[in-house]
Amino acid sequence: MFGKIKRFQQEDNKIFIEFEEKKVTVEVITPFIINFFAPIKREQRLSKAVENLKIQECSFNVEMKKESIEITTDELQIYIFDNFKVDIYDNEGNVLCQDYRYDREPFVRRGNGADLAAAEGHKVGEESGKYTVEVVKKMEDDMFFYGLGEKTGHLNKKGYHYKMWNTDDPRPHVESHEALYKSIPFFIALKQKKAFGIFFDNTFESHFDMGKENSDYYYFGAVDGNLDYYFIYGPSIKEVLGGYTHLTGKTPMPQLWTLGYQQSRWSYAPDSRVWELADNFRKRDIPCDVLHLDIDYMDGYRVFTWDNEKFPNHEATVGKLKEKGFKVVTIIDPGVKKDKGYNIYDEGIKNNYFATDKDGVPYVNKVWPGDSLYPDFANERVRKWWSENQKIMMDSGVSGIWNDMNEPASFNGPLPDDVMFNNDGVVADHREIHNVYGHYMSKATYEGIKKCTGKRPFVITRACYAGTQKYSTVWTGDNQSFWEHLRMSVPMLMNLGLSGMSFCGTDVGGFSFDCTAELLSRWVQMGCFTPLFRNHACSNTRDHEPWAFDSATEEINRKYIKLRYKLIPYIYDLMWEGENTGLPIIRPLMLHYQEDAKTYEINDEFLFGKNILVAPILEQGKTARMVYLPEGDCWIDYWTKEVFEGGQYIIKEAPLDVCPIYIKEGSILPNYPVQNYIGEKEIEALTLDIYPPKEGTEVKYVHYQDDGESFEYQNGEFNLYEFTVRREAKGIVIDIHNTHKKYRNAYKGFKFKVNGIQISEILVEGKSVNFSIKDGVAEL
Ligand code: MIG
Repeated sequence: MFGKIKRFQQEDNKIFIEFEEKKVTVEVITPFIINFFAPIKREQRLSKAVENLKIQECSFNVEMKKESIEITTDELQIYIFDNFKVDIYDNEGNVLCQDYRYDREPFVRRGNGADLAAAEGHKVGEESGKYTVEVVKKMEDDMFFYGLGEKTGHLNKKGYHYKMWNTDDPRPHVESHEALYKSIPFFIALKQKKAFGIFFDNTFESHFDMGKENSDYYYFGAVDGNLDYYFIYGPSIKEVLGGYTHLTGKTPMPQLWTLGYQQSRWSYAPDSRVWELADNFRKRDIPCDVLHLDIDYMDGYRVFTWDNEKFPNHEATVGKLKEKGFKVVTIIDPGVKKDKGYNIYDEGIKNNYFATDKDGVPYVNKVWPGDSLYPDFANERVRKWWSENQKIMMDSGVSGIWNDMNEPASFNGPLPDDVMFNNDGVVADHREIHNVYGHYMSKATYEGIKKCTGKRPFVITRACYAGTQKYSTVWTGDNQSFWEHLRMSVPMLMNLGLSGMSFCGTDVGGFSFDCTAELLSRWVQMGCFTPLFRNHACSNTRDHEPWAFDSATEEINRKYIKLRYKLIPYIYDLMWEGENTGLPIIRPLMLHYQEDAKTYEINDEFLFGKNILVAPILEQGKTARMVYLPEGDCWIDYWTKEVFEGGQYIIKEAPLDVCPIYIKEGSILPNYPVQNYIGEKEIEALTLDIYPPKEGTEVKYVHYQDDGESFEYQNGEFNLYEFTVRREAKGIVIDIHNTHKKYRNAYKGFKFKVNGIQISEILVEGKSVNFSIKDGVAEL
């Protein structure tokens, strides 16, 4: 396809290479990140995921060798051969990633009964595809693959094939679903303890085969578009994530209340039902910040309208709910009802805002409102219009927007390939825009809310592409009230986090089918540790609000929702860390224990930040489980305070109200008092829950504080507190430094809960201060 190398030329960070048949570009983005680009469809890159590509000036060397062009950065050696074959080594000459030099050799599906099997309803494997863009890499020994966004199955993707084509398929998500709602064409490879990532920035239907077809290689390919991929070196997974989010962006700080508990169902209506719900939360002493309104609040499913019968006084209702601490989030679908006289439709038609068929006629399919049209979010003019429409919802008092059906979904068969979009000036068809439709819708929604409220927008989306983390949180769509789906949510969310989507969650209790008391009890234990903590259910399913079963189940919900509220400042600190590093909140163990190979395939435990290890119960009837504690640290049982050495498997008894949780020795966890909703109480004193380090050592923890809603933090209006805990023979010494002091409402004091040891001294800015101890809690 490329032919032999003819010559190259270097300009700044770019190396232009001329092959006999094609010119390509290799770009040194940083010493760790290299882009490989061949203009197969378009001359330009036109990335949707990478906005403002930041090139780090660095010295590198390019040389023509006998058979290859050699590029050397401080970290990598890259060799480019004929046919644009690429081999990459680290700076010590160890192979990281080599192109496979032979043709692909798919396995043979045997038997002549495929048609019969399919006719009976079995899913028979699809033929492996032909791609216009394809890169095949040699499988090295001892490889593990992670990431790829929202996929079914386990944490390690080796041996499986996945498809990137945003898909709304209501059948239960099982491992044979190769595509779900989101497309994040990025994976991390771990090879002999060293990690690198590959981001294949192509929005067409693409495929990732991680050694399923043939164990000698893995590949990625797409049905159209450019060859455009980034190699991102670690060697730590953390650095790979830093590199990937350097390209595609980081999850920004959310408003504080979005970390509270959220309650949803399709659909809470009319308004009396919403009040019943709100009253229940307060009456039953179960914290809750957000109530969601699903499609039935609208007038005939017309987006940006309200049903005046079900919500006759919606502004007053939303306003009164807010006084009680409930924020309302409303769903907005992309489909605009075809209906003359409905202003959104009329404006869209008048201004050519809708996607069209190949002859330029607005394209109609069917979704909830019946015949509907699809706004062309790829077009900046349309995004601006959609942004402005957000004001309609914000003016009615709504606090966030939930974007659904934006794969886009359609009831009358899939959108044909030749539905046309205007991609900011370049005409593009559905095949190219499909996977970024939800991304662009989220971007428009985010920008609109930001403009009209000035606050950090809260957007939830179902469909997304690489980079959507800059604009929206995600949930994993229509799961089912199955134990299997609770189990699967753990690796799915870990891989979403490894794909840049830090702010994510699943429908707690499961969407379709009917939840049981036991399943909800276990799901809320897991959900309490997901950044987006929302209980949601499908229409006509059994109720599964916290009190919907019996008092024991209600008590378990209360216990874990309250635990969540205690941990709010810790979670917010993780968000702050994430905006700076790209690290997610839900982390597979190997993210922090890359040297410990026993962590590479742990599907049923995760780290919540680096200090808390959660090992939820994921099976019915189970009241004990094995827990692996990673090597190199000691771990303390959160409930019993028992101390365990890392590097071992232990058995934890876990009756229905116990979720196994372990705190890393040498942790300082900031806690808030439990509140009915975030902001109910003024937090005058921050509580530190301290798990002291070993004698003779010290630990540091940096806590972040700001106004919890505005963008002022970007102008430096925040506080940073650095806490140091040093363990001496007599007890511990706590040292507090306010290292950044710009937010006016600083804490007035601190409280200390110390696990298993005495406090002997407290220092503030280096000076010893007096303190008193009440019920085991020390106060300044
Ligand atoms: O196909 O708006 O995933 O959360 O409740 C149903 C109704 C459309 C799908 C979403 C689900 C939501 C539902 N929607």
